[in-house]
Amino acid sequence: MSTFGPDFLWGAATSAYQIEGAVAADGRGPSIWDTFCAVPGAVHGGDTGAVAADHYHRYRSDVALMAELGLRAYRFSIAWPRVQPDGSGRIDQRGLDFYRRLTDALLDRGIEPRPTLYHWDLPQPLEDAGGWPHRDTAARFAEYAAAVHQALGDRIGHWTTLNEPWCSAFLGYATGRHAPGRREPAAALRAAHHLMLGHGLAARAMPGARIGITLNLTDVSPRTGAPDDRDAARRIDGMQNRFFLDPLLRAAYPADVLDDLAPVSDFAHVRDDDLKTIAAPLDQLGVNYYSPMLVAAAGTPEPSAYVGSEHVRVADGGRERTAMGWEIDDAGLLALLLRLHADHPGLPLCVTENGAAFDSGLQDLDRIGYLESHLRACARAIELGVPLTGYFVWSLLDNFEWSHGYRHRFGIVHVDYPTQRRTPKDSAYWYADVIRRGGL
Ligand code: GBH
Repeated sequence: MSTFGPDFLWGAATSAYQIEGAVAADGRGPSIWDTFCAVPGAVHGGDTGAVAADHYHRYRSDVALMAELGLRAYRFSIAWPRVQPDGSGRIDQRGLDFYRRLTDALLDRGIEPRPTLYHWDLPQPLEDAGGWPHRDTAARFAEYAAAVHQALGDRIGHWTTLNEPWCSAFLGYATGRHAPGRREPAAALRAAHHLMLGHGLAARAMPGARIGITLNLTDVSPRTGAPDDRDAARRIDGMQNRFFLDPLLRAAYPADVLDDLAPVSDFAHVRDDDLKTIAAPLDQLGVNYYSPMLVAAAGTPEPSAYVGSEHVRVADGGRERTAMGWEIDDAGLLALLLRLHADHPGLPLCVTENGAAFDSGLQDLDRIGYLESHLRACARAIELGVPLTGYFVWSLLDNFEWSHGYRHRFGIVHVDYPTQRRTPKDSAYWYADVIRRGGL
């Protein structure tokens, strides 16, 4: 039998704003990404998700393509502004119907639907009311989750609440590289807390659902053994990994990180039972892994996503890089999976995103190399006892890469944007073979 086992979920992932387009269809309301894309200079080339890969109109043929590739599961996200155009109150059935049709098309083909409820597209009216730094947004998210679960819970078993709350909080509210583009470090800490609170409240609002959350975690090491570099690594591991893992899995913020953050926030926004709510039972931890981090303490502080650690720099590990400039290292994925298993034994893990941007066209040997080496890391992790339930390539389709626009391509399927024609790259055929064989 193959290392991966017969029930291993071989999948691919996308997200709503990155592929759907059709931003004005069927009553969809504006999200913070529609607004952000209109800000001059915010997104490379002035690109927007207004059309993207037009998946909203092409989902049927996209699902047929997934079936041809033999995918066992498809991770997509549900656009909150389609379901609740105002972010609260009125539910638009047309938005829910789209995801019902998509889900049924998947089930017809024997592909397991794996929806994520929030992949960064906050309804604009909720940002106007204060956004994630505002506590009420967490309650609004739970209300939305309950509505979606009520409508689709008969056909969907496993739900992911949030995708990468680190990005929502720290790129959205500290560096401003992502929507809504605010640069308020203290507000970013409140945002992170309210995202996690929203996760916990949503879990409670979806009775009987299997619940997961997806974090962008990484393997962090110091550039040298010097004490200040080692402290830099402790800090970045604290903000990137433990700041989310500990509340979700241990019902507590890491004490050393709270100390680092004391100059920025007194955490008065954390109320008595919040951590109990956040640590709701978790059926799966989703891990998005792209690149490891080598860090060093260095000179003058400058604005950073790592609030409270503005003197820490990312160092050059000397490895090959993808078109995004991200270093390639499968050993980081293995180290991360082993560490998560050691720290949280028994918790089922799933790689909910892994992949690479290369602009090599249809003959993407570079992408095959990336995927193969990272799948080997997954196999090794399983052999060493890690309960890894699945692997989702990012991404099924070339798509809107947030502030980078359409400049770089992550898809195993090429999208010709002017015609919207889909063409599988060599990596798609390679992945289909892996799935057919049940492993490498
Ligand atoms: C994921 O985010 C997203 O879930 C997905 O939507 C996205 O398309 C995909 O990955 C590819 O990007 O270079 O210093 O700005 C990945 C999270 C956060 C990983 C930022 C790389 C680079 C920091 N990313 N990080 S920097």
